[in-house]
Amino acid sequence: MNSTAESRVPELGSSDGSDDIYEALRRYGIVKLPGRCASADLAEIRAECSGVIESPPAESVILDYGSGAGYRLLRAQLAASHKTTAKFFGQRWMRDVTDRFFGRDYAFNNDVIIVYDKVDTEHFARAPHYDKTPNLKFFLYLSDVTEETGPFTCFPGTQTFGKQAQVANRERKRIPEPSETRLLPPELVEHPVPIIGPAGTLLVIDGDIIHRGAPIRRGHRLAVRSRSYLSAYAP
Ligand SMILES: O=C(O)CCC(=O)C(=O)O
Ligand SMILES: [Fe+2]
Repeated sequence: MNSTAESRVPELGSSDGSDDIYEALRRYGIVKLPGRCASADLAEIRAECSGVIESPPAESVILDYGSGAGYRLLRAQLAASHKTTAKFFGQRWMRDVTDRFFGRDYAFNNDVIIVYDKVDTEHFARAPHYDKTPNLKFFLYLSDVTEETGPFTCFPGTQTFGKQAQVANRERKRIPEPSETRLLPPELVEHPVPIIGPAGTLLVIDGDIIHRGAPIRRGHRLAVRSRSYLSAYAP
């Protein structure tokens, strides 16, 4: 295994604040926050996000998720109609972590992506990669995620890989082709760490970490994630 990769995913509790979360994020590129979503909110968010999958609002952007489904909306577009989801991704502590992560002009939790994956769903995120543009994600499981139901998988500590590989492009604000962000050393492709957890588990993810969404072998996975990025990369 590459010297920067670790097999441990830091897990923080409800008393840990934005400073602890940021420090763990900086070191590992990922933080697991079990039970960060209160159960009443979780039920509401699940209902709101299932509603988007079943009957997508006109303003949503359809993402290519093969036989599954994925939609992107601006958080602002959810504010009136999907209040609990919009409120969840507007929390002060998330803003504080994002503030420290970017340290300058950024769009906070600008987009929200809702994805329904099932057995045999094939899409771009199945292959190991880091993201094309620097971003920070809050990724909430809305169904129970086991090794069989498509966990987010990654190599903790590898967020430095994408940052180094993209230095020249980022200086010029050139967005790489997807194939470029899949050029990885072999030891950072095999056996990534699966992040499992019950519905309500929240992950904080540096998009430069090497990751993939594992295939679903049974059942389905429903998840919602928000995305913050430097204003220079605003779509
Ligand atoms: O669906 C997943 O678990 C991975 C998605 C992904 O690649 C991302 O959020 O950048
Ligand atoms: Fe990704």
